[in-house]
Amino acid sequence: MVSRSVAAGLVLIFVVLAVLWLFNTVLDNPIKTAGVVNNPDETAGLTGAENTIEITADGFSPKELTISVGETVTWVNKDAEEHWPASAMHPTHTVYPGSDIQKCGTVEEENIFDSCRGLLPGESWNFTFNEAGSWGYHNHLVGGMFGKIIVE
Ligand SMILES: [Cu+2]
Repeated sequence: MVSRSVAAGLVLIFVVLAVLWLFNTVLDNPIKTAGVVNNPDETAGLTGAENTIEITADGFSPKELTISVGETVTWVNKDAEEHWPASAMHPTHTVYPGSDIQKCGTVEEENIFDSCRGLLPGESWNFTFNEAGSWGYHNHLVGGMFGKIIVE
């Protein structure tokens, strides 16, 4: 009888702990997930304003920009012509990991270092760099216009 009570008690404790653990998991996960999702967005929002590259008839300004992994760079077309920033090398744009001009027009378009079209005057485009390295890029529409993003 005693050992049965002890066993029943242990089972009851185990069940209570299991329920508490489940509750914690269910309650914590959405909060933790939201935190993980929100923080990079906030960081991108804050740094995005600073990491701006202007495109003029003279090219990209600044030509070279150093950022940290996970930061977003925004290109703004300040020229009267269309400009198309894209990863090296022309014409395939495959140097940045995952990038490929063939992905333009597909669902993967958002994840590649390629605006995939000419930016109209006044228009901007941004890209978040999650790969460390020295990433050359160019203007797909205008020859001889190069820039570099260094991601540390
Ligand atoms: Cu190109």
